[in-house]
Amino acid sequence: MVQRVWQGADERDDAPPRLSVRVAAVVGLVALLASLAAGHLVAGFTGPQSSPYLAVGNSAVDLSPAWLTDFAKNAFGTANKLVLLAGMAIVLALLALLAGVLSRRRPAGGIALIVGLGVVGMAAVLTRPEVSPLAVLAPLSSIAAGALVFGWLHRVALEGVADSAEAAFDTSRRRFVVSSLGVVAGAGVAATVGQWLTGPDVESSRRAVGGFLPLRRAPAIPAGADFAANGTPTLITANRDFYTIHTALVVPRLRAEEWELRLHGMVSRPLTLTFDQLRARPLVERTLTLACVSNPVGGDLISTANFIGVDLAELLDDAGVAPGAEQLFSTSHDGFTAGTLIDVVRERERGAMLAIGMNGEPLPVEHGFPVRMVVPGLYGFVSATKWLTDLEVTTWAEREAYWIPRGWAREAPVKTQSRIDAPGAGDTVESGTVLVAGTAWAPHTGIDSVQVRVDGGGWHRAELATEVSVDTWRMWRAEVEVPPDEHRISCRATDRAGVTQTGNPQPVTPDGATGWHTVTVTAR
Ligand SMILES: Nc1nc2c(c(=O)[nH]1)N[C@H]1C(S)=C(S)[C@@H](COP(=O)(O)O)O[C@H]1N2
Ligand SMILES: [Mo]
Repeated sequence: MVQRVWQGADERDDAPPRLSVRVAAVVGLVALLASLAAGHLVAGFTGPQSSPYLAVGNSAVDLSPAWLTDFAKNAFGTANKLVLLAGMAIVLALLALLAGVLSRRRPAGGIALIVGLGVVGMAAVLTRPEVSPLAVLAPLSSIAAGALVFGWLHRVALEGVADSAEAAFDTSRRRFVVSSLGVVAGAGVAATVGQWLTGPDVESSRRAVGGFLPLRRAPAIPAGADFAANGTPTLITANRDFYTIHTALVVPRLRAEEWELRLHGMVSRPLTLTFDQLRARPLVERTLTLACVSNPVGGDLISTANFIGVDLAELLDDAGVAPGAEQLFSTSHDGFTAGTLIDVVRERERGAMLAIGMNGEPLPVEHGFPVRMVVPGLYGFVSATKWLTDLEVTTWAEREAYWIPRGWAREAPVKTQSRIDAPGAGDTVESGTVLVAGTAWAPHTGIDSVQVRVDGGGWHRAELATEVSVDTWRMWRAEVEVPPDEHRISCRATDRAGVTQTGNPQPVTPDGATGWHTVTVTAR
């Protein structure tokens, strides 16, 4: 009976030996684990970008059509990366099972499939930006480990089938089980060591960066700058609550000690800055609101922090920008790029900066440690490059930033918007006077007024919170009268340029959503 499971129920005595589906599947799966772990271990030496599994995931992100990325962001939020990695794991496991089952007699088919997967991984690794030539060693190790383990386990398993005597069969089966478990344990150790090696110790580098002095502090936040007691966010967003958007699957882990920035292109004095040289320049602190172009009407991909850093316009003046320059093309360590209108970055009163601190501490790793760009008034995708390593002054024709061929705009000032924070959509409220509170923003232009209306009624002016600056969001609140029934409450903002938000809804692509945020509540 035991032998049937091992050997396959339909096996005839004189037929060539053949593995049961179950054993063949185990061979495939264990070989896959060995392959992934070997690649990850070697990537510990050659850099996280060279781990085939992560490289395939990163390439999947980069190759995804815009609608798919948008869908994933909406459906899974910040967990979308984990969903992708888990999905890949399932697909890989199914292919490994297939590799096993294809090879019940001879290992060739399964080995070919495993090698094929490795080749896909190698293609992904080699097309990642910022990989060293040595990176190819990681997928090569994957392929070698996968093929060797597959061939070897297959042989061990077949010996079990060939051993017909009951006692010998037991020994062979034990050998197969022990071999498989051994490989799995080895893979676990290899993957863990690889994981440990890939990451330099960023936290110690953040601690070494420490505080920032001397520093021109941002003005203190005045009392009454938010209506948090009525349901709006606080004016400053705590670092752990600050929204996070990036294409990188694994957040780049750079140490300030090794970091360097190259500023080159259409400049008369190209320069390279170390972190210490950068922070030796005069440090300023600015309270700035950062917004994502993918923020839907009513969404929360917007936050505010005290950014600490150096003035970018001054740095560019030191480098001497040549006439004819059109964009500042910034590149992240992970290959992400953004192009910012050079005239905007160079405006003295704009306040564009290379930020090294956020709310009093060194930049958090997921917000770009050690250095990122921030430009007041522009959406993040055209201005806020994290893990910044390269700045090139160039033309639009010369360079195309990450999101441009994916259907997003080249110039993208943040659109004037407003949002109702309380009451929430679907809430039940007491009829009568209801306090509505929310947030409005027109970064670098400033909010002039906010209006609220119930159903199709007239617009009522809301009370505005104390202004911090035109570069930050502005909270508001208003009392409205609601008789018992279901009601739709809407808001709209007018900015200092005199522009009132349009009620005409537009999607987030290509340059930011428009429309009035409306919540439906029931008054009883
Ligand atoms: N390296 C890198 N920087 C990046 C991005 C990215 O994908 N990679 N995304 C940009 C976008 S679209 C936005 S909205 C902001 C978000 O910054 P945050 O995550 O600190 O909120 O970062 C910008 N900088
Ligand atoms: Mo964004």
